[in-house]
Amino acid sequence: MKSWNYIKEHMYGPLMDNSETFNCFHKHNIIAERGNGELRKSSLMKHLGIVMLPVFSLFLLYHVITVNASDPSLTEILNNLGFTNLAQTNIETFPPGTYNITIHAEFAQYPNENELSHYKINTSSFTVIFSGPEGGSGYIFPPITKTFTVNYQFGLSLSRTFSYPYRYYTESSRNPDGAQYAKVYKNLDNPGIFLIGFDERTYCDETGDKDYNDMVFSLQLQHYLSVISPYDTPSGEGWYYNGTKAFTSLANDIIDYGNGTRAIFTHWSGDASGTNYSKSEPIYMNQNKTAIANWKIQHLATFSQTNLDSSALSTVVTVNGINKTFSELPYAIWVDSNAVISYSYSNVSSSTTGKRFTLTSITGPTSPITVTNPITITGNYTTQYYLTVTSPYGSPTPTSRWFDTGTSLTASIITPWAGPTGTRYLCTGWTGTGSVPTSGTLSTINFAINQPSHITWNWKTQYLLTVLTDPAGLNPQPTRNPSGEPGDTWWYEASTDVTLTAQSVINYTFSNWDIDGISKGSGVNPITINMNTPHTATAHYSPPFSVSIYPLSASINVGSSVSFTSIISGGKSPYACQWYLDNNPVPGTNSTTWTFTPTTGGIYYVHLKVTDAMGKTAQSETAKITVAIVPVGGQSYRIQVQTRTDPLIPYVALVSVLTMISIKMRRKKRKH
Ligand SMILES: [Ca+2]
Ligand SMILES: [Ca+2]
Repeated sequence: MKSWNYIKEHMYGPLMDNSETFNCFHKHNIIAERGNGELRKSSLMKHLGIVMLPVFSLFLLYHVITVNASDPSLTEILNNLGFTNLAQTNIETFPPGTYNITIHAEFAQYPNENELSHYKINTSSFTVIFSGPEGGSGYIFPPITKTFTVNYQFGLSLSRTFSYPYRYYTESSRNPDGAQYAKVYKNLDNPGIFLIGFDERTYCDETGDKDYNDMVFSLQLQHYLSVISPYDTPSGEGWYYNGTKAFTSLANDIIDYGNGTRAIFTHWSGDASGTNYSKSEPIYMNQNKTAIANWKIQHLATFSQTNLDSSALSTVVTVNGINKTFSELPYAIWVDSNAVISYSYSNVSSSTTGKRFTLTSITGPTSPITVTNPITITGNYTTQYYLTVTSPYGSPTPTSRWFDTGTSLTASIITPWAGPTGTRYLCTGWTGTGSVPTSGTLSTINFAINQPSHITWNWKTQYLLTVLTDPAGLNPQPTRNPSGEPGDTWWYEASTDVTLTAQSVINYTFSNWDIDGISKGSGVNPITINMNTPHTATAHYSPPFSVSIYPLSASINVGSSVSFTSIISGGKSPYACQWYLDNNPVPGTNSTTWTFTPTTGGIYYVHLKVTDAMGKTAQSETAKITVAIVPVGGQSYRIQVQTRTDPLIPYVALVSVLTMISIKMRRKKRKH
């Protein structure tokens, strides 16, 4: 059997258990059955062959080639498959890589036995890609694709090892006859694709018919694109045909953890480039490549405030030079991790006049901040209100200024307040707005401020009425109506009419009032003064009416004279004078002086009587004159005149001392 089988196989092909057994002769004259249910010509020819074996045995030595005219050529097959822009190459081996290999057609006589392998060059270590039964007869639809990866330069080999054994290589030099058994085309439309047509054994001399259409397949080198991203789920990782362009992408460019920290896509790197998260720049896949999505971490920095309200007007916080007002708070910004931000909170004005907000503290890290975590910074404010204090006089406590809301205040003012000479001011109380009670009559007020407030201190003006007598200190002093205040003083409210009445003073005669040096008219009493300014009123009195003469004693001789002079004090001029000698008026002596020339010796008494304009009279002391008779013979007596001792000097001195004592006593009384 073995020898028969060997011969039979050698002569007719492999022994098979079906009608696909062929011999070298037959196979050139048959058309392989490719459909099911058709009468297979091969079966008929097998029987014919057996019968005709002796007759045609010599024929076996000849190779009559009968090409099946219905089989498409390799070019037609490729064109039919859509590969039209092709260039044949002399490539025989292929570089390491991962390949897709797709079998498209088997226009072979032994499609069920053609086996395709790859092998490392210079070895006979074959790895089967498509086994014989795989594929089909003619076009294979759908085509069958497989993937293999080799890390060495390799070739492809078409083989059949059982009957009609053969093995052909893409490397022509390894083929039995050194001929080409595989045509390798480049797809000019897609350089990553090789299109290969292999020929199988046709003839008993182990050669083929070189139609290269017994197994037609494409070979596509692939490269793997790895995509690395620490966040999000990147797309685009996978296999790509050599020479194609790949893209990688992210679903999101922001991954927010919701805890104040987020990741932000920045750019592609590695074998990718670009800043568009949703599509990188094209990646040319001529080798395995890696795309890296780069991200940065950001933290949320939040700026807020306490105690401001919607009346807040001006900038609250400035963050990296950007001003933010109340309505823009809280202000949250994303800050790159480890970036530095700076901020400052400001005192804040208010749309309400007399209200403002003062920064009292900041909660959170101080500026500048290197941000490594989510941070919150809060400016804490206190509301302040302005207290306006208005007073035309005095020294109020407090003066106008800002106060924290809720501050308890005691406002006060010193009263009376001295003005210009003779002028003073008395506080009559206050009027208030805001937190200050509407009005009051004291010079002190307690309140707590919780809104813009105003306190006005109210005053009345008083003028001093100074009342004097002339001579000073006469008793009783003039009366006044109404009386001044307080108590026994002469302060009067402005515009008060005051009636002054000069009183009768013993020995003195009222003369007139003057106000500020201007007489109100002789004898006018009482007078009324309108206190529109400080005034000084003086009641003038005439002093006691008296007259003195000089000398009060003298001794003369008859024939000599004594000249009397007089001093009139008080009364009211004009004066009428009358000299008396021994109590008898001397006719014609109506002057203030009189020269007495006695004609006889003796003792004489002289005085002067004066009547003033008011009819009052005053009489001088009496002078005593001794007159001697001159003896015969002409002896003379020396006249001795007494040295005058003026009685007015001690009198005036005494009155002055008494007046001063009186004034001092009155002042002491006032102070008490
Ligand atoms: Ca097959
Ligand atoms: Ca062939």
